[in-house]
Amino acid sequence: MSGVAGSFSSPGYPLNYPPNKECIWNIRGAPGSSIQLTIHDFDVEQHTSCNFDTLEIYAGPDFHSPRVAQLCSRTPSANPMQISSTGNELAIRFKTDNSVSGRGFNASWQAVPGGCGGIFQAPRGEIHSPNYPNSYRANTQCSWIIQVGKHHRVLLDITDFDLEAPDSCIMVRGTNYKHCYLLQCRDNSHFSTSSAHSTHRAQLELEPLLGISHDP
Ligand SMILES: [Ca+2]
Repeated sequence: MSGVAGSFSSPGYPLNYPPNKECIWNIRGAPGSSIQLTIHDFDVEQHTSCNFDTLEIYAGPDFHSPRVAQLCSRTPSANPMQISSTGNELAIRFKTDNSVSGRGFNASWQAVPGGCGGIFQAPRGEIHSPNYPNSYRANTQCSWIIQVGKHHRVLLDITDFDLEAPDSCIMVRGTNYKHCYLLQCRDNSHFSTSSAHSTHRAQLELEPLLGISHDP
């Protein structure tokens, strides 16, 4: 699928999806855009590691790209999920095993200007800087809004981090923006995992910080 918007669903939706099926979709927006995916209804056999039936979303042209979400749950239709890509392509795979099925899902997507950031609303997922795991480009500015269910909190785990200091930083803000703080700002060396808690909504920004001076 390519263009500015579209929609797709599991086979037979809203009737139960068939067993032993593998479906693949590729989405491509205009260069320089990113893809905002909304899953309006989702009802897929649940498993803690999604070993049975699963919808996987990769931010890139194929399944070697970083995986941004792996979903398998029975979510009420009043609670749509939203996944934002980094870059203008998504590869999506829906796989089912030989028993127990569900309604499946229906989803729509939209290409939005700007190569990164957007709304992320799902029980878990991953976000990546543009071009990851290769270097990001100069003058990159991304902003993600991560939202989980009410009475849940966002746990942000940073598993790989390599920014040039002091030009670039990641900032996390909670719901009321009073908890704005600098999460990490490091030299160009890797460091171990870091994590941050927030309320059920967090805004994550990757941006050049201007006006900060440092000793030569
Ligand atoms: Ca199944």
